[in-house]
Amino acid sequence: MSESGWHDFYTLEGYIAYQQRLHPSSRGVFSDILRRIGVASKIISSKVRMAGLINVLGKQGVINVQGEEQMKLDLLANDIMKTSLKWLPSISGLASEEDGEMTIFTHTDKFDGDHYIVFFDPIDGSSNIDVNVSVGTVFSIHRCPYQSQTIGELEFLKPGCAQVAAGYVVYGSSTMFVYTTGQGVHGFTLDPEIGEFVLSHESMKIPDRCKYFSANDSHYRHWPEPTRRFADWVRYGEEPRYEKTSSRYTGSLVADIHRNLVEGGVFMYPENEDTGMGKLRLLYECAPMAMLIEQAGGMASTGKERILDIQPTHLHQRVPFIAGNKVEVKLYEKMLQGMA
Ligand code: AHM
Ligand code: MG
Repeated sequence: MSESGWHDFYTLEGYIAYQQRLHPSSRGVFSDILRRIGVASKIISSKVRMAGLINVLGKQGVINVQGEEQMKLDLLANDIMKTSLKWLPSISGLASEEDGEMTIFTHTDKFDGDHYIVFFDPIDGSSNIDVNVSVGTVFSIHRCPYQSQTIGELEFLKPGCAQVAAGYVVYGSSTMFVYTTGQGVHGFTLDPEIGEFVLSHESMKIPDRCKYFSANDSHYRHWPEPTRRFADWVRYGEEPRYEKTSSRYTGSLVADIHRNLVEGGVFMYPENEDTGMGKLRLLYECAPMAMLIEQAGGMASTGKERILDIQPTHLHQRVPFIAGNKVEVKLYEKMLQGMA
């Protein structure tokens, strides 16, 4: 604290540099990627804040690989992320939820440092854009063992436990950048006056209470019986742990996970009995969120398997997803497996 009472602070840039100094052999290559994502997210944030004024609301009239109609802001944010990352010689490939195929780079300049692949969902929760409810960006970084010329889809299909970093940006009442490199979860709030992300939430831990239950309740009738039983148990249960549990669901994964990470709770987008599938994408949404939630002391699972252990079979794979406090995720696993 200075004499004037002003306390010292870390910007995202400064904190990344600080973490990098803890690893003297580091050449800063990986830090550059995080910084670029930070810059891209500031640009996206400014577009989101002005969305009603700059003709980016509404649909683009294009159906993406997920079979969903893309919003204008989906495409703009996708472009911003790709443009921000493609010049880094350390990046061998990118995969976006909005693109059908991955992008593989063949950089002409020689680069003998570590190489990486970045996955991202540029705007998650797009259905909320037009109604001014929080949306977010999700990202995940994997080390890539080969030079860019030789990689193919196989190098993209790695389990979440191989991620070297993951994070999200929530464009909410303020913009926050939350990330982990496997050494805790740290959150930064964008100070619009100085245009910097400033450390506001160091070493985030999910509180051990089930304050919130988050799921799309309109799918209740399509959930398997144990899933319905679990939802009823948490929402109407008479155990002291659930006496004050409230339902909260925005339809933006980033906002729902962020709220529960700060306040304690459980989020789920379970399997639908009719389709036998979940909705959320393993590589762009579930694996990065699972790394963050585990680093914050929680758990993430399909109900049958740890999310971070799943070996992906294709780029846009969807999985059932439950994440939050250990107590609830363990209970759900037991119920689904007929042990509770
Ligand atoms: P998106 O990436 O196309 O925006 O879809 C993902 C979103 C998540 O943010 C959210 O949890 C979920 O879809 C909401 O789906 P639903 O409207 O079925 O509840
Ligand atoms: Mg998404």
